[in-house]
Amino acid sequence: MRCDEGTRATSGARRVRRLGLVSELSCLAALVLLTAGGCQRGQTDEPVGAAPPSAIPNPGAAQAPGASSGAVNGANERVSGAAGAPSGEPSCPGGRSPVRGECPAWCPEGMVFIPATGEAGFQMGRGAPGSDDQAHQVVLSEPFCMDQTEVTVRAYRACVEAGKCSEPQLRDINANYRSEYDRADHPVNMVNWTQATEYCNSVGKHLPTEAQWEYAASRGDGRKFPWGNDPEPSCDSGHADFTPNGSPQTNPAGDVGCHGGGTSPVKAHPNGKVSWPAGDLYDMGGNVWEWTSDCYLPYPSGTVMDPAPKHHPNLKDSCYVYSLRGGGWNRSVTALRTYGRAASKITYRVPALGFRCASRLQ
Ligand SMILES: [Ca+2]
Repeated sequence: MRCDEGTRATSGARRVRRLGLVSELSCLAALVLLTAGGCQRGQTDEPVGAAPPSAIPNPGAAQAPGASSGAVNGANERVSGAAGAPSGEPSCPGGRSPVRGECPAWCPEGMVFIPATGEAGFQMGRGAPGSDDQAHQVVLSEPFCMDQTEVTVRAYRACVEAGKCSEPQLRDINANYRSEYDRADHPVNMVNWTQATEYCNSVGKHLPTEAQWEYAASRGDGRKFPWGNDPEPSCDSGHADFTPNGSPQTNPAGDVGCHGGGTSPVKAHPNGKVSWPAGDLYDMGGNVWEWTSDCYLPYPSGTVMDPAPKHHPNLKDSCYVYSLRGGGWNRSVTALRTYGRAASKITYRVPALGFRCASRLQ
């Protein structure tokens, strides 16, 4: 395998997807399934601060509990515990008005309400039967909230300063957290799966499941890109930060991407947003790849209800390779597809990999 160019996600049976999330300092085959070989691990993938597999927290249930399906903006949802205020009307979070004496469930500021799929579900994956990404139906029975943007350096720094998160890896020219950079509005990168999970947990959220991510990115209507099937993006179209022709085989880091290498501030490509009735999600295609809570495993067949993260069958109560979604600044247009899968070792910390969080309704 080449270390500087990942295998594009395909629908071929049993083909392994690998994505090279390259850095200047190292040859990083960031998408490494357990059987993949050929690349040397570089400095940026050192498992600094990473818990051993046996101690990896499982994000657990990713579905919103206790809320009925089909509501938009949470307007028809209810939460308990807020009713019974002295005035007889509850004091609702977010300044929302009570409905029939109860507070509507809601999504926190900076998150978008994603409704349940309905009984029909949506098609996840595009592959042939038996392939890793075989097409199958997924039903998400509960609505949930999704971050509008990738988690920024500003947000992550607040977590570090509060003593709840550990610093990202800094040993790369494209490490956005470095103190000499003014990149507070860029996505935090160079964080491994454990760090991403710890951040989400610190703010009462969790990493999205692959199903939640794909549904949120596609609205479940089969669109190719978050913004629709058309147009094909270019660097001038304002849809995504990516590398139109893919990473070059030499000197792949630092001088690729739509803006000369590295990330863009979140929301810098507004034409690429996916719009839901409750709001817009940005950079679901490109900028940084995004960790999910799912172990990278072949998709099941048939219809699946509320898929939850699973452990790897060969790793007791754990997983070593997690699914990534959405493509990044150093990948081609192929990686921007809503249904594309990639995978990375739990310890990787690379410049084109970040995350966003999901949460239950609140
Ligand atoms: Ca992204």
